[in-house]
Amino acid sequence: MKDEKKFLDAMESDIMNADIPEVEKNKLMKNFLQLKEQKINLMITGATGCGKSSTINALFNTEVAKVGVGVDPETMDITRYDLDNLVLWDSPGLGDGKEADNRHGKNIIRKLNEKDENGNLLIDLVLVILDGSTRDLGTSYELINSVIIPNLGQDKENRILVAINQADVAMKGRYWDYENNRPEPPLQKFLEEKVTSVQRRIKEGTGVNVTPIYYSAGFKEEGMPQSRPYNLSKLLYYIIKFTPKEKRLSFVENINRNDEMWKDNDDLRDYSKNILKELEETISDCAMEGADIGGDIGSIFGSAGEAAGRAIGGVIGAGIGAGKAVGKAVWNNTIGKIVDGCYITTAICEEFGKPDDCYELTTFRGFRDNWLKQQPDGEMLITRYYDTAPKIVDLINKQPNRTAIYQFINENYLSKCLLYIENGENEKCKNLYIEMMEYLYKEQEKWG
Ligand SMILES: Nc1nc2c(ncn2[C@@H]2O[C@H](COP(=O)(O)OP(=O)(O)OP(=O)(O)O)[C@@H](O)[C@H]2O)c(=O)[nH]1
Ligand SMILES: [Mg+2]
Repeated sequence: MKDEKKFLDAMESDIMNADIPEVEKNKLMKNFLQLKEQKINLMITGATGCGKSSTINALFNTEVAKVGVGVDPETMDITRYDLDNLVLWDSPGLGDGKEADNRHGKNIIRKLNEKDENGNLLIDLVLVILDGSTRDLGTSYELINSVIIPNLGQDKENRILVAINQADVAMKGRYWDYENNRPEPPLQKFLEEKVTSVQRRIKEGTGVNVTPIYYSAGFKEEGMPQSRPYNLSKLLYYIIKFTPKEKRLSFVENINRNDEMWKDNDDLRDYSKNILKELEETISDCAMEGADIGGDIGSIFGSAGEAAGRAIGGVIGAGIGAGKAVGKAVWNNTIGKIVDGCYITTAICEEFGKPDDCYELTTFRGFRDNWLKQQPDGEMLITRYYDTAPKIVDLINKQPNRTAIYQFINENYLSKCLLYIENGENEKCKNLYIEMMEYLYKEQEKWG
């Protein structure tokens, strides 16, 4: 594939080629080189068969992992996966007999206390996986309360994540809606109770507050396709959130690109949107630190945005087409807007100093979600809009007469569309909207 640069390489060359003052360029490059060096070390542990390998394979691009074992003969049991700057340590938990438990416990303690070359603790986060299908979690509590938590150092609550796997078979397969890949109410209740009791046992044993989540990594049998995970986006969201900000970019290129993996989650939050927000924080707080380049971020990081879109498009449910636009939004500080999708109206409202929840935007969003989406060509129109609108808005923003352009679009198209919606003439609104997109599409050659 030509020109398909990896995300961090694309970011580097974008900075090199940026048309900005040398001082700012140097600042960006300095920040970037620091971010690029950051390694994430994630330990994944839990009893035999709880689903460590399945979870790693579902979350990450493990076909490209170099798998090895720790060099220290005493940690032979720990498998190390190298995904560029993302390093995974797959460590057996307890429950394999006294002698093995002793060894595994020692290995984990040693790893948790290991320092990196800068003198900081090597392991950023420990993901402890519990098997949700077993009643007896005694050895898991032993692992968490006696081995892991006492060795987490100062900031215990931010270095451990407890996840209950195999949610689908927690009641031996009963109350799992196989068709829609989600728990039915009785199982949901059962799992929520499990979460509460795990939380309580850890609090009682150690005084530490953890908020376990439940998920399913998906069952896989030799030669068969894997069944779809559940709540995997939720798990990824928490992993990213618990990872120090300056390290998060190393996730981008290594996330599983198969969008089937990310589809099914509970509805408690929009995890895709939140994953983007966590990544965006790294860009705005770390990459841009001290550099004053204002609104140019989007145009500078064009190719990096595309690379990010390719890499995480699956997770955020954007598909390949919208990947470009969504990737770009990571840089543009406009994630909410692109997920909301009213790009041109948003630009116009911004131009005229209106808030994001202004009447126009709210009306257009309602039109899109409650009517346009249900039309036979609705999805197609919306996707096409995602593909073209951000670029057009970028172009308009660069024109000296941008205010006049926005005024023209507003008078000739958007305000008329608004009237149509108010009068219930949705079909007319759609047709005028198509006309507007065709007009803008033609006009952009003038602005390019
Ligand atoms: N039904 C179901 N099965 C799962 C799930 N996750 C893992 N499994 C199955 O559980 C078995 C063990 O999974 P692994 O991923 O090998 O577990 P592990 O923790 O790596 O095991 P060890 O490396 O042997 O300690 C496999 O048959 C998986 O297919 C799940 O969410 N649901
Ligand atoms: Mg394994």
